[in-house]
Amino acid sequence: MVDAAVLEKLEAGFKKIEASDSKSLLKKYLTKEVFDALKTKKTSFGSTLLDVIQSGVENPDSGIGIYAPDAEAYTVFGDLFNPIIEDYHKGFGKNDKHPPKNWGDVSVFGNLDPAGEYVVSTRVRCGRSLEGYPFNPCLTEEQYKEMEKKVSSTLSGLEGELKGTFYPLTGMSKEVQQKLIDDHFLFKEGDRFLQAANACRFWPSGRGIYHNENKTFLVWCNEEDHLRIISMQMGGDLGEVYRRLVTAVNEIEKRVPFSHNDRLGFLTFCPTNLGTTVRASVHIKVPKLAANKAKLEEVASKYNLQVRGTRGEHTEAEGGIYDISNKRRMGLTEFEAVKEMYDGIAELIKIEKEL
Ligand code: ADP
Ligand code: CIR
Repeated sequence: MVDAAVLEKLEAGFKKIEASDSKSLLKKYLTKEVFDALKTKKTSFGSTLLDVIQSGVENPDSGIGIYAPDAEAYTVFGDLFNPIIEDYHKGFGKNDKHPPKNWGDVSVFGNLDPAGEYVVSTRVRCGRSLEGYPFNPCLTEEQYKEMEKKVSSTLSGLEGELKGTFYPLTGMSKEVQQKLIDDHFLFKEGDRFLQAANACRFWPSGRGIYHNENKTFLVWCNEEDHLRIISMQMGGDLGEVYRRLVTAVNEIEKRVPFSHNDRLGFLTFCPTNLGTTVRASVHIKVPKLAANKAKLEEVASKYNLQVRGTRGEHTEAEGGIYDISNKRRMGLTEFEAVKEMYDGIAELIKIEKEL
């Protein structure tokens, strides 16, 4: 049974959302009917609807507003997750099944901007959750430390271009940390959306970053997801970035088992990342198109692309540089998710040239 204090917070949270002018998918889909059907439910980890919605309740400017405290939450609170998943991933219905993993022909992608006029840098990342562990809000400090050990010892076996070093956040100087953040290599600290979701407990315990010497291959440990596997470099050579990521993920998957669900694909903390978990992005300058931000958003959305600021989600563009990536990650293969970005960015560059 959900205890009285939680129920009280839930009722207050629901009233707050109802009264707000939030544009979040949480507000759109948490109807009174759905709220009443879910407010007394619990997963076997003891997670409640409050754990799911509290980030969106505290942050009315959320785009989405919900997280899954544990894998079971996706089914127990399916009446809320399913319509939000369908909306975000453009039509992945509650009876749809995510396709099996398929990285496709890795030789297909080339350089999006060989002359180097528009694309500043290219990055492809995916998320993974270690099998046998719940997500952030349910982890103990011991588990965080145990996972960090597992991740760093697994990665220490990588060779060639992927060979690198694991740097725990614990003990890292503020200067080094800030430089890594400013250079777009490391996750930021104090994300209010994650904090309100109870995802930052025991920080910086168990958090860290692995990277190779030239920082083209990186792995984040225990930020939003257990693992974020990242390939990035300056310029527009998506082919090279993609091939490096695919090699790395295949190598890591040989060594550790990850949480996967038949219907939802790879499991992540945020429903926007389910399925392939792939976000392929460019940092791009398209000054003519971006002269009208609404127009840029409109064109991007036509190609299923999402526009973010220079320092990532919930930030502004600096120096005219936008982060543009595939929006959908579910209901299509890894290859198709990246192709959506590749084709869309090629179109955007074409439009910019014609303006
Ligand atoms: P994610 O969802 O991939 O974790 P965020 O939006 O939080 O992303 O961004 C994480 C970091 O990655 C930020 O510092 C962001 O600027 C950086 N980043 C994203 N795409 C690129 C890119 N194409 N080139 C350089 N840095 C990038
Ligand atoms: C929001 O709703 O705006 C935040 N909770 C972030 C949602 C998607 N972003 C993400 O990092 N997965």
